[in-house]
Amino acid sequence: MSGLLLLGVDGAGAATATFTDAQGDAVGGAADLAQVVVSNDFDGNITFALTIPNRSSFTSDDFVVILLNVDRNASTGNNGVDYGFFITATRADLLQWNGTTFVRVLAPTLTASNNNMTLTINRSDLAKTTAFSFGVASGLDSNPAAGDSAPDTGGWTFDLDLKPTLDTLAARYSPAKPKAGKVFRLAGTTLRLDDGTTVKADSITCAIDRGGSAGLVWTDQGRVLHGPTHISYGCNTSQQSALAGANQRLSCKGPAGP
Ligand SMILES: [Ca+2]
Ligand SMILES: [Ca+2]
Repeated sequence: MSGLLLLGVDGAGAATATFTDAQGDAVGGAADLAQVVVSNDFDGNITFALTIPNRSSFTSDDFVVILLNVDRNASTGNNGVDYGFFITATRADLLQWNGTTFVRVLAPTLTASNNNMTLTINRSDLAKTTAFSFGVASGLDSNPAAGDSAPDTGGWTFDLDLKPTLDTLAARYSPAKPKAGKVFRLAGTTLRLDDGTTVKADSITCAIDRGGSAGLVWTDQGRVLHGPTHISYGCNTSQQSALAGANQRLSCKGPAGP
């Protein structure tokens, strides 16, 4: 004996951004950073793909660091830098600023490919970042003067595009409760997402199940309810395949049906 109101929410597309640095500006034969493509998917997996024209793979002398200000807050981390990737020919590690120094931390979702020039990590390992600023630097173990910085000064910013999560749903009915012999309409809905934005449902489906008797499928066109003995109704929401919990559930009693 429940009514369902299903609302779909359009998700935005996942994000990709390309950042470039000059070619040929690496000092002392270090890896020459030329391009970083950053992307993320709806599940929060972030990929950094480095293009390094003077390397098909890293030498044993090479290292690359990617510094991340995951909260874009300069007062947290080391000069704002909360995490860093330390990449060599043989491994890619995640480091975290512990207030004193950078320490290697477990990053269960971190994977490296393309000779460690492509890293993927879920934002769950980066303090659930939704937007971060970052910079990349290369160097050589054998020569402290060797290196390349990308960008040359400052940092780049990447905003993740994430699947919206429903925070609240408010539905208004007219009349406020079903009444025997009266058209019962959905007067409007308000969906609020976890980022604080309010969106419109891109589809609405309603169903009322009259306890025990044949179910009455009902749409927002409105329809006369023929006096069920009991109706309960409420709202669920649907976005992509996910269902959020009902936040409105009322019931009323009417006279016996005809
Ligand atoms: Ca460069
Ligand atoms: Ca920070």
